[in-house]
Amino acid sequence: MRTRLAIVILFALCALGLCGCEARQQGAEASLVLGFSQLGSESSFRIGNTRDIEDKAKQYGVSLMMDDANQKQENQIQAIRRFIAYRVDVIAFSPIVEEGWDNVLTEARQAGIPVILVDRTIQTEDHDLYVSQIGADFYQEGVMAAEYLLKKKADMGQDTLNIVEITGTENSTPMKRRHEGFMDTIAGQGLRVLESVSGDFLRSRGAECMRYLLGKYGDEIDVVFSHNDEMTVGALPEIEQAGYRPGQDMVIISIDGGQEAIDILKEGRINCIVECTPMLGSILMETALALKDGKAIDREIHPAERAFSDYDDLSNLPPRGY
Ligand code: GYE
Repeated sequence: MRTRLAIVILFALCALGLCGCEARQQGAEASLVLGFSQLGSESSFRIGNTRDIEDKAKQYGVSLMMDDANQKQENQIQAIRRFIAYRVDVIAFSPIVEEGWDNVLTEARQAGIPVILVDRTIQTEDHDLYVSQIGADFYQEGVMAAEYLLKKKADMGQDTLNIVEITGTENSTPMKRRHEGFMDTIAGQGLRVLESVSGDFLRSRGAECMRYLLGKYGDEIDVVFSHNDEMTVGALPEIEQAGYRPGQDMVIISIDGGQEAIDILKEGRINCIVECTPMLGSILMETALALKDGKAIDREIHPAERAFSDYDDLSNLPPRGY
């Protein structure tokens, strides 16, 4: 009787739009309730990642509570607290920056809810605050970008090249590791980074950064290394307006590999794109379900990735899906 009354009240509240009960209602039949805090919607990578997680949750019968933090760490912390209050089975999130998570993740641990990091990682002294990190090997992405450039430099017959770097969000994992992998690989090879500036992974900021760099270095710039497609696509018109042909007068290197940028690579206005796949939904669902079943899971899971460049025949490349 009390259960029936509770169900009636729950449905009445839902009908009135008074509770975020969509996920909980499905959760009655779903194998698992997963709370996921997405960091924002700044890029085609991010939008593709959100869509993939939503699609795969449906496919795996997982009830998903998705929250968009709109690029703010405090919003992510609040979302995680809400997931704890709802007593979800598993919490997953893409941390916008690496630091500042210990308190909220300790709360999750005290509530007995396991945490999975998706895409980016965190800095913590406490190894047990999360159980697994699913995302790209960003250091390797920086290495692949540099390896392409070393090959290109040899083909261009140049002893030295000047690079400008447009990085992602300050203190985020991809920004730090892509930079490190790139710098370690170009060390001692006659390549010089004139300046690194952060474009926050945004198209508009990519344009602003490029305008600034062109104003300061102009003709000196041989190479633009941009940490994501969004900023690259923002930078290209700036380069053209300044009178240079991207892909010819300047070597353009990007990361992500979304459809829009791949099409530009095929046109010859981008030279190389290192893939960073947002398709992490299946691995996330499988890991969350394995956790619920008490199975062992891997601490780090990296999807396989490759580089696309003007050395490749891309005519048969399947649609990218993001
Ligand atoms: O490269 C960028 C996105 O964290 C790997 O974030 C991700 C990065 C991706 O906004 O486009």
